[in-house]
Amino acid sequence: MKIAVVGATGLVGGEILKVLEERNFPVTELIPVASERSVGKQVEFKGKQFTVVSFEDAIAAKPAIAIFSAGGSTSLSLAPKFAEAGITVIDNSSAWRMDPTKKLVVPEINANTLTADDKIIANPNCSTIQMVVALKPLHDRYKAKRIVVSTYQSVTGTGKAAVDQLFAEREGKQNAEKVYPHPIDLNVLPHIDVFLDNGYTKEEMKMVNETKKIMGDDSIRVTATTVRIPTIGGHSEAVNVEFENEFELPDVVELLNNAEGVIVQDDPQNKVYPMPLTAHGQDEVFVGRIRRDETQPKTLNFWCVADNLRKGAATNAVQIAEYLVKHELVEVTENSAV
Ligand code: A2P
Ligand code: 11C
Repeated sequence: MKIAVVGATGLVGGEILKVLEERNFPVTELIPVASERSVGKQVEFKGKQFTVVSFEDAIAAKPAIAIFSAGGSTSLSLAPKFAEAGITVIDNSSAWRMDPTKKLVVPEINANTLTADDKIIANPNCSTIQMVVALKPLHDRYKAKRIVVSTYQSVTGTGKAAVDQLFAEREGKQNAEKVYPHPIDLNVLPHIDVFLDNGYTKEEMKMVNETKKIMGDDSIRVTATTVRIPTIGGHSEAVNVEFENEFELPDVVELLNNAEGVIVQDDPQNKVYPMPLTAHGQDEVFVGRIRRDETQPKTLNFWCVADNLRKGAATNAVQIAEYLVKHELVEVTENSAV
């Protein structure tokens, strides 16, 4: 099928191209889209060069699916234009996530709610995705009541310019473009996205609100502190979850071992636990440091890491596209594959 990638020159866009290729998604024609300044540039897909086109040309080419990763304001203005042309949009930005008319989808959890009428489908925030993938099997068995999460997030979550800032600082360049309000190398910023009136950041409130929507359970209480650290491989999270029901640790490990999209790495005696360096480039959510919170009953601590550009963004979006194809929720054309 024809597939457009809007934001194809960006960090997540590049990862989407890689994931489509690796998973052998049935692409007959790739339509890369970026801002006006990139029209005419080339991007590589399956060893071939494809020319970046404007969004108008992309709509005219009528792809079945457009995967967007070009920021919230671009999605707000362009996604409806694609949808009105009958193109199913899978959107990585925060633009549509909390819109009650739009589905917020993590395939392992709620892809079964999708129908052919869903023309704009929201991909959750990366830090939310990895937490809910690990939590869902535990929630189904023990029912999560309250979650306290602290994140350690990669600079890749901010985009290319942030990765450049980190390396420019590391190389001692004085005139590096500043994406963050403070140095990021050798530093930790308890600040992701903008501060809101309640003292939390928008990133923190995404974790609160998106978790409830994806799990389909408004009663789950979530409180988050989201933090940027100078790493590039993925986001890490320390999760403390209080359940309604009692659990046994071996059962928790077994549930996680059997959960789709989860890999348990939990052998602290042998220094085995998830890290961004080892999660980098992988599609799964890695879970370790699984232990009881000894300060109160029915409460668990764990640590999870995932590549925020993969499961946190590109992989999740491509998995949604795969679900749409598999369940014939988009029109598949018969052209030969790229
Ligand atoms: P461009 O490279 O032309 O700026 P990142 O988050 O890594 O910075 O990437 C953002 C992506 O979104 C880039 O591919 C960027 O294209 C794209 N983008 C930004 N603004 C628009 C727009 N108005 N229309 C289409 N793509 C856009
Ligand atoms: C970060 N989570 O790491 C952000 C990036 O809502 O999709 C993704 C923002 C979003 O900075």
